[in-house]
Amino acid sequence: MTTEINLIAIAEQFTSQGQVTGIESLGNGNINDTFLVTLDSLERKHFVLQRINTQVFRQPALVMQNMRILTDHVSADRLKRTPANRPWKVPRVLLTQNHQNLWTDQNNGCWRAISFVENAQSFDTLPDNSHASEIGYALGMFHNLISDLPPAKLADTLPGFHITPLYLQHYQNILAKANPHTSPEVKYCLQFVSDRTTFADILEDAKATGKLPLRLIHGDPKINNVLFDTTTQKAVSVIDLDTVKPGLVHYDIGDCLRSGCNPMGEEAEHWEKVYFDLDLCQGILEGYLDVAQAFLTENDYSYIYAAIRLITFELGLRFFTDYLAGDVYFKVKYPEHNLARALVQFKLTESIEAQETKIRQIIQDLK
Ligand code: GN1
Ligand code: MG
Repeated sequence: MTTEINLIAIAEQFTSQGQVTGIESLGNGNINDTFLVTLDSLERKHFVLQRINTQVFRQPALVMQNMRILTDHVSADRLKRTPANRPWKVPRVLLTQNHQNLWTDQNNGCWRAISFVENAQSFDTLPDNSHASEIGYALGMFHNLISDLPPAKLADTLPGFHITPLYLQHYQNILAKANPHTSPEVKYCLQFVSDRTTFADILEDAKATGKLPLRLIHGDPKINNVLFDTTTQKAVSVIDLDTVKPGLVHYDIGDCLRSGCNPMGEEAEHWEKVYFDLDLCQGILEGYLDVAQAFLTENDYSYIYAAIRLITFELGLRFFTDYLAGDVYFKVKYPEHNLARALVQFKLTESIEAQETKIRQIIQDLK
């Protein structure tokens, strides 16, 4: 664990004016370590300091390069052209005193700093339907802002990310070596995955056969990556730009809905009670399609249901695999944490499957 003293010294690498007056943990990301730094400067009161998990992001320089290309593309000038009542913020990369976008500590920890959006908050579960449509609006706005940046300009910082058949293959490899304690929960997960193996290819097949085009995507638009203005409660920013890369917008739509329509949250204590909420689904899709209708094709619509189901299943599979592998990818707070997370996503998948007709109807009616 990094000591407070170290953190201050690290934060100071990124400060050109002002003294660091405080550092606290920020958010509950599963991969990187994130801190909020407070300064005594009038110009910049806070910034976000992050240690990049280089076990996951093997080429952090590429992650930073992507972030720079993306945020330069969405210039301040362009943001001024968004409607006056709809301000939009883009987190910016802050440089070290030596003008670098990364700083490596003596333990090889890889650090970066990002501007902090003031007067904003995020939610782990959605308080109501108006927030749901704002989440959808935010994802649509994000897709719109990057839609004229050619996908090939950004590097693939995480090969295999959201390629479900590869996660399945990895699961099978891990399972062949693992000797899991076969509790009823583990048995449920094993059966759950084995019943859905043929479904894993659906989006990759659509991509390979040209039914769905490669576009730039966020990669991780779970709802707590959307910031709301604390006063207006309107969405003002989408953060966490590590996984922006070429992909299918369906990964994003699926991820946004799986996280937004789960009122019990990803870390729900009672996984048996987890369900997919149709009103929130309607709200998010309304908000999204309001903005995205302009660039979606008939084929895009026809894969939305499959995407919601697949990305939820995929995250469950990723958590379960990590549980079997001994927690090597996601940070855990207790030994069965990844198993508990997997159960939540599988239960949510079940609820999505049980409501397929209704979900398809919502999509159809919004077209
Ligand atoms: C991870 O670290 P965080 O919380 O931003 C993961 C996402 C998952 C998410 C589930 C690079 O994101 O894919 O959907 O956990 N990010 C990576 O909470 O694997
Ligand atoms: Mg993330």
